[in-house]
Amino acid sequence: MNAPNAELAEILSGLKQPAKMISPKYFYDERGSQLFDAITHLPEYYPTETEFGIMHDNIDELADLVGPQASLIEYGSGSSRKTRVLLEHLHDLAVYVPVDISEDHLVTTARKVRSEFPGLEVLPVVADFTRPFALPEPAIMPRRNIVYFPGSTIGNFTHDDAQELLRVMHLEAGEDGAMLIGVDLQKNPEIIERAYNDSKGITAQFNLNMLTHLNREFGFDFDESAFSHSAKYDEREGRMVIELVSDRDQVVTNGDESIDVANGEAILTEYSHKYTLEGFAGMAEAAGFELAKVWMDEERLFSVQYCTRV
Ligand code: AVJ
Repeated sequence: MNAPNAELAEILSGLKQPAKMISPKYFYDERGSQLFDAITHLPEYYPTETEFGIMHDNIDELADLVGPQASLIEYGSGSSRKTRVLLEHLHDLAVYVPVDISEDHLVTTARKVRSEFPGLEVLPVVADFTRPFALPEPAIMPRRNIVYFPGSTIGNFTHDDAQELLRVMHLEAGEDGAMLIGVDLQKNPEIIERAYNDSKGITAQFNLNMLTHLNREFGFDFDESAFSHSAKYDEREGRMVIELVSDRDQVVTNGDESIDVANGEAILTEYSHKYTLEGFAGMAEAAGFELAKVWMDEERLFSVQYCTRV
């Protein structure tokens, strides 16, 4: 895990680039996590509900593909409904391994899962899953590893970084292992843009809350009221570009550091890449996976992809 000053250095360096940026990981303080949860319940935000529906409708087929006594390794400490579908339906699961950078989130998830699934071994791992990490040793030797990455969080990564992450997932899956991943799909840009510009303005609050988080945790003095939420689909790149746009010329300080922000200047806070089926399959193959099965909703908004190691 990064020391706070390493993180501060990273944030400052992002703000000193000609095109300013802050990593989307800083969305998720306590309020940010609550706001994200509210986003997943918005009528405009189709991914969560659609992905859940796909999982729910195809879980028996998936469970048969996975087979008995697998180890389920989830990237992100999932306390989501999707995780529960897997824990309930996978055959005779050997162990559940949630992997997250936040120990607090992991402790909460592990406690919940243990009380709901008393017979299941739960072995949380505190790690940055973008780098190789050691797997714990469960009491029951798993027959294979299933690396699970839901929510189209892969979309936050640039293509190069996503490719690298898929390689790490391939490594963690091990021999006979597989990857189960939620991937949001390219579609009518209006549908995508609406998902990030909801009518209640929750996504705007979620975006702006990052500044409040940085003020509190890292000693910045951002004026949240002097920035506006912006979320636009870049069709050429196939991605949502989510930014905070300055409403005036202003100076943001942190100790001795000062950062000039011009009127209309944007700070990039998040990319959310959308994939074509072919585009994602190409990346999975380049990482050593073979696409065994893709499930989608009827409108082909979202995909859940099951990839085995070749
Ligand atoms: C958690 C990365 C999947 O990209 O849709 C939702 C985050 N940002 N609304 C996404 C998000 C704004 C979300 N992911």
